[in-house]
Amino acid sequence: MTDLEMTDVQGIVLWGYGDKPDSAYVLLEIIDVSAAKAWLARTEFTHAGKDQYPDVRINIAFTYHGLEKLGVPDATLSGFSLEFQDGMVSPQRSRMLGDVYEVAPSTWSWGAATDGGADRADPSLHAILLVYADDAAVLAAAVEQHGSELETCGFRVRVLDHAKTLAGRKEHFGFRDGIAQPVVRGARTGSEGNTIEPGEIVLGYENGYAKKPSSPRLGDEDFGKNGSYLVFRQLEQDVPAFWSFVVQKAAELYGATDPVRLAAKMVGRWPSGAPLVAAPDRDDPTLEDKDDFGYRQSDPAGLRCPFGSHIRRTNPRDWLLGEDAGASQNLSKLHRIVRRGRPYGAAIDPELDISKMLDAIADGSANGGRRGLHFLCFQANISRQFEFIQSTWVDNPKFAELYDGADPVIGRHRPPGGGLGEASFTVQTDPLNKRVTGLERFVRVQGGAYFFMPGVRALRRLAE
Ligand code: N7H
Repeated sequence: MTDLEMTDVQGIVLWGYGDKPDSAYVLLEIIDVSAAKAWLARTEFTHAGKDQYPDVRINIAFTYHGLEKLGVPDATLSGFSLEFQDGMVSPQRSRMLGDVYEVAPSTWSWGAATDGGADRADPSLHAILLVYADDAAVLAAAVEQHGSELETCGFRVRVLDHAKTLAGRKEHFGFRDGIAQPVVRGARTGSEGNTIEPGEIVLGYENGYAKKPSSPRLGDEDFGKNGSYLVFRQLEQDVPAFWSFVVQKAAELYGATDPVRLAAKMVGRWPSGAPLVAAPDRDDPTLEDKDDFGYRQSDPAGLRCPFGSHIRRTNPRDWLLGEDAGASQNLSKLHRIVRRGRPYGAAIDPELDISKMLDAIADGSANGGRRGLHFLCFQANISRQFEFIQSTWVDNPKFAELYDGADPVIGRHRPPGGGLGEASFTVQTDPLNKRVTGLERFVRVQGGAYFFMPGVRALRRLAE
């Protein structure tokens, strides 16, 4: 087993803190560098060793500008990956991530520079503090306490909408989330097909190419060791638009009102979480956490789980490369991420009961209200992992030889009537495929940034 230094990795990289349903994300600007360093030096951040598991858990990550502000030398800064140095916002990166037109960084509420242009990452966003607690009251008290301490210690503070795990661990469209997660070798054990090398997520260890990811050095030390890159995107979900679209298209497609079937085809799992490959005809809550499946054997033609569905394209598992299931599995494993996202905003129905959600959407009482997903993921290589998934799989209309369809749930689609033909979602069906046209954008990015979450020792060096 790989010797992962668990007590030097910040906890949220390797554990989901599922026992802490409430979380807060605090954006920080460093104003007074020496006061900020003093705060860093005396604050205890939660590590991944189970011997230190405090009631309120806190972790911290920095942007490139944040590390620069703390005085990290140029030679070290240049050892970080180029995408991290660039940040999430640049004209080229925005095109690649689909952050254009109505979701261009100029429309975001945080993460893009505000002094003209908005075509670069906000240089005053330096760090993010992640706080996890047992309930909303404990969280609010912890954020209040940390917030006021931070303000007196040389930081400017901005708190994003608090996140809360919803009933049944569902996201706002009504589907169970946080099921599929790679096992990081050395941290836990799991099936070989679902296990990735530690260097896929944590710097300082071998990755899937049997190489250590490049890592910044500070003098003689591996400064990046036990750190991980964090991608944070605030993704607003238009739940009424999603379900209104699905209700209308399902009626056209199936000749009956069975909207949940079409929505499940779009996601690749039923609302309970049961995967379509294992439960092709109806939801089966006994399979809610089932994750030991592939597509090659059970569903090579996509008749159960469509090729273009959200989960099949974000992790094609053993299927993408023709007959060779092993090679496909290995390829997919090079593009995995550890997801740590959580929903924010009030759910349309507290139980996420879809028939109640549909009633509320139909009678208009569900309109309004901001809700979405604070999408967070960890990886050792932002370009090969998050950016690849987003640009080559999610937003690619030709994914898996499809004709014209990006991810039907979170993808970027051409507006209907745009002159180039309508974006579509294909439901593989025997004998004739069904095609859903006129896809809309149901998920919009509101802000985001690339961070680096250092190991605990490196945090101490930062405080010096
Ligand atoms: Fe996705 N959703 O409700 O449809 N996602 N996702 N995601 N997602 C997954 O397996 C959702 C987003 C992945 O290994 C499930 O945990 C929503 C982004 C990956 O089988 C559901 C949003 C990216 C997987 C959703 C959103 C990904 C995954 C099934 C935004 C990466 C695992 C539950 C608002 C760029 C696939 C589960 C696998 C699963 C939803 C965003 C990636 C229900 C609503 C931006 C890798």
